[in-house]
Amino acid sequence: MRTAKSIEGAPPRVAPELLLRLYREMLRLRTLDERMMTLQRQGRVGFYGACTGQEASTIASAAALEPGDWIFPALREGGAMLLRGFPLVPYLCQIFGNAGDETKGRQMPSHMASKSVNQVSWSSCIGSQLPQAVGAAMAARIKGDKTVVAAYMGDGATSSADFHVAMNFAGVFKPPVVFVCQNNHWAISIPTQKQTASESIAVKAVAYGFEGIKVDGNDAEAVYGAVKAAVDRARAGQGPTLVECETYRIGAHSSSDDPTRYRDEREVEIWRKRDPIEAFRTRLVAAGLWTEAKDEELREKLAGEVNEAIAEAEKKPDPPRETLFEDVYSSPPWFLREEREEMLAVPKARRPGAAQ
Ligand SMILES: Cc1ncc(C[n+]2csc(CCOP(=O)(O)OP(=O)(O)O)c2C)c(N)n1
Ligand SMILES: [Mg+2]
Repeated sequence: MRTAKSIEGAPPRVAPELLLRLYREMLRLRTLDERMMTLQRQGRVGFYGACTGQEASTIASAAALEPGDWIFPALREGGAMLLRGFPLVPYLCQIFGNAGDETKGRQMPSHMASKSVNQVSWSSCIGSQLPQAVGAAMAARIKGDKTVVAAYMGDGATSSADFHVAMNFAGVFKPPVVFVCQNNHWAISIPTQKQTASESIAVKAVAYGFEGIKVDGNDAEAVYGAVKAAVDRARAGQGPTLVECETYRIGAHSSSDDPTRYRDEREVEIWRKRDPIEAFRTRLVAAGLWTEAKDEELREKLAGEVNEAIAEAEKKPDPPRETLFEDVYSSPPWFLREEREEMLAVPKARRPGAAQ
């Protein structure tokens, strides 16, 4: 078991263009999350789970993957899709669940997915994506292609039966899977010390027969380095790795949660001082790769970009009602055809404020 962290003051080991790309994407995600939480409070979206405080873990880990690799996400990895080229407007349409949504309004916000960027839809049941990811990695190995699968989870998911199933199978059969655990210290109201008696989450990999590595999850460079090494090993046929990114959930679990009921605000303050975006900016400025003036310009640009995309996405109407009956049967049974006809015979109710 190793622990990884960038050495303070040491020059970056990752190419400057990549570092700047990671920084921009992290800041875009922060900007987006802030806006979406506001929209949720305004009643414009139903639910939202922000990634605030965890941007380095999400973005830098996903950046270590090749475009053909697959992501099996949990709640906080939606931003990986944007990093991998999914456009912002349809991404937002998924959050609104409207006609611009590729998944036809069938998923919760923060459960975004698209085949175009190899990101699988999350089924919400904690840990359920892990055996699925291992299965996909096995399929890649059997087919003999070079695809790697990233299996994301929170600390809470490590208590699920599916975690054991996935880790054990991966240890025995060694498919090309990289488990990335975002240990953000909380599983809604349950702190990590009530989740496990192990000294870390990474150490659990040892019992399954493969390597675990704990990384400072607020250090984008360290996350990238650790996950890249794990991805390279997986692609070279050397089997799985568990990477634990130690980070912190600065905000609420989701828009439905009030953390002041169970969490000491002083703890949050400590982690605010370890903000991954602030730390990254300081490091980039110190390395001569970034300036405060450029930073201000970027923040303004991102705010504009996000606001424009929201305005465009919000204009779209609801998904057509008849899509409710699509995509399950190639030839729908008579009772569904009948239900569809009955529904279409009823005039559509107008949602207050909805576009016509
Ligand atoms: C099987 C199951 N049990 C309970 C829940 C309710 N639930 C939703 S999120 C969550 C906590 C998840 O914590 P963690 O895995 O640490 O991820 P985080 O939300 O912190 O990113 C729980 C218990 C669920 N979705 N599925
Ligand atoms: Mg958690």
